[in-house]
Amino acid sequence: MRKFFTILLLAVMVASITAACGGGDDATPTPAALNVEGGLPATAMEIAAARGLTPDDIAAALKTYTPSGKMDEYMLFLSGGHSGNVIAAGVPSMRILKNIAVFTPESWQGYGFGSKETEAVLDAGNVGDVKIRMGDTHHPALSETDGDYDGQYLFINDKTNARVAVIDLRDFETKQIVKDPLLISAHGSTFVTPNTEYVVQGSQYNTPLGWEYAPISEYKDKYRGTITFWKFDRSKGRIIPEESFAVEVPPYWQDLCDAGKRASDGWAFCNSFNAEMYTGGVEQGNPPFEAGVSQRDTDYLHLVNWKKAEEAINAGKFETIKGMKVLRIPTAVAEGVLYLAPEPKSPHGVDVSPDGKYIVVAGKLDPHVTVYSIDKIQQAIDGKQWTLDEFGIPILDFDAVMMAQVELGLGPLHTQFDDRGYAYTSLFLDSAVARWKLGGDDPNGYVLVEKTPVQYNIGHIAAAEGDTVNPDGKYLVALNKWAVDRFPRVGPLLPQNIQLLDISGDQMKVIYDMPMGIGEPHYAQMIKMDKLSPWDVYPEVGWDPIAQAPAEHATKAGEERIIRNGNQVEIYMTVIRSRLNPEHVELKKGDHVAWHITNLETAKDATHGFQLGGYNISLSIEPGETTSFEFEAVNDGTFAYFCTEFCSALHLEMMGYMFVEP
Ligand code: CUK
Ligand code: CUA
Repeated sequence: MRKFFTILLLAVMVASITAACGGGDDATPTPAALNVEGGLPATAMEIAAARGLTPDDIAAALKTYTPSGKMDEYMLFLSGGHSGNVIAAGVPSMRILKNIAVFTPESWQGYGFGSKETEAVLDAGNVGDVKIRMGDTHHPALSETDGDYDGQYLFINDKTNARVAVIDLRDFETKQIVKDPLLISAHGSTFVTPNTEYVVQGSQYNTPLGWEYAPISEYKDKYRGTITFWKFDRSKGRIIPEESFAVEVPPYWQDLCDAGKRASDGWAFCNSFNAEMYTGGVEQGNPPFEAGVSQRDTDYLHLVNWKKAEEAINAGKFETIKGMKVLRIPTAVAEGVLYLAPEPKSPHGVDVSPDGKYIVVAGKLDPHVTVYSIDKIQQAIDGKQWTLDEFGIPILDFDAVMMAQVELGLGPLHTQFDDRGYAYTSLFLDSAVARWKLGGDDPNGYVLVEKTPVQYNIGHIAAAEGDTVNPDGKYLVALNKWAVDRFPRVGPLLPQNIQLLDISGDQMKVIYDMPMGIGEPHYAQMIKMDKLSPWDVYPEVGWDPIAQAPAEHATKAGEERIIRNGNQVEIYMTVIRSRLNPEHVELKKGDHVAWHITNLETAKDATHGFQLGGYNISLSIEPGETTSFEFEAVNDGTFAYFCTEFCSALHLEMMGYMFVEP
């Protein structure tokens, strides 16, 4: 069917191009004439000719164009990078659907602008007395059941402050932020174990645990990393810090992690890139970090048996540091929890194949990806084929655990999989995506098949369900770091260029460019749309979305009231098209005000916003939601509050006055 379509298109194109190039009669419009006079061209042929579209362009347009009211096949969850959030978009249309606020206050969603519930979520991520209101999100991870996305939750990390957030996909809102008490920053996060038992977080720029002060001269003695296993309780929709634990690792600068699945279920893998334990100091005449950490030919893949770690923790073999259970290195080694395997020069991503049998590590400065076999790893462990590093951790023999090395090109970073036995690896320096064959247990079966250029300097890639046990193939997204000349000029800070590739055919094809002007999406995951079943409205009127339960201060119609108790004022307000009730709020300067608003609407999309000028309050009250905010009435005067979503023809009338008497 698709082939037929392509042939038909080609025929149409050939006809139109021939016509446009003067092969037709006098009535044939030229491209220039079409643009200058008479408005837009009308027929498909004329449009193609006028816009200079090639047959490939037309095919790409037909593959991605999504008419009004038609739905996308996949949902793409992109990390929002430095914006500290997560972006949901449709595939193949690449239309942005929601910019989910996570680590950064966002006023449209009323996240962190007064609402007590969301302020509490953000405050849980504070560091000591410092309010943290920024973040750098890197790796979103959808919750999994048996290694497959189940569409229930999404996790995302903040690299800068070593935090992990939980987003509930019933309402696409952030419910929890946890701060790792041992790490000040972390990178290899988030990755989930096959049944979302744990959310994995690996460290990066190592410090003493708990980021205590220690001079750099004490690097080898005191600086350490961890692989943290955050326990997730699906029924509560929360990470349970008291049931979480960390495995201590040497200060090798852990980088990216991935959880094992199927054949490798029970393992987590993290690469590293400073086995030199180089400590820098360019200002003192030392070589800079970039040279110092790239001296050796190999770094270490960390292999962590989390099931054994869990047993050791349950047997009480941990130390508690800053409230976190920690399996120290000697215990982790004695319990068979921690191993290392050499990996070639300056490795980057780690990705486990769908069957869990193979672990792919890319080498930033090596044109190969290295494929390890879990069977071989197990045999090397059983046969004690190892030497010890200076912390006493077994380094498995490279030749014993390595299955194949595949030369792909310059700067391989990250790998994804499809349903046809192909792996896809991003090539940063080549600005390309490589498609290669997974050879199973045949070392010669690993072959580069083709490379497709992308624009430019690609980081991660995300294929449809491409890191699960059941990848779909079909689509792959290239998350490019540079856009350079792809879009109209917007000054010196350019968007990233997210490109959609069709990987269903014999040749990969770029079919869409999507500028991402909201931070740098490092990684994304793509889930089949029908696995998601979000709510249209909250289950009942008077709902607390953070608790996902009826709200304590829910207000029914007719029960609106203002209660004064000394200088404590409590306001119970309702909103419904097109009024706020009450419309007059009388306060005295110095009052402490607790204000609760319930949206009585039960109709889809009937959200009311609420903003109060001069008090930094912005709320989004979705149908059925109750939200609360508190403030001291420090500014006297006459203030207006009003709805901020154009909800009805009388939206502008949805307002009230707050009087603060001096
Ligand atoms: S890292 Cu950005 S390209 Cu944070 Cu996953 Cu590899
Ligand atoms: Cu409610 Cu506008």
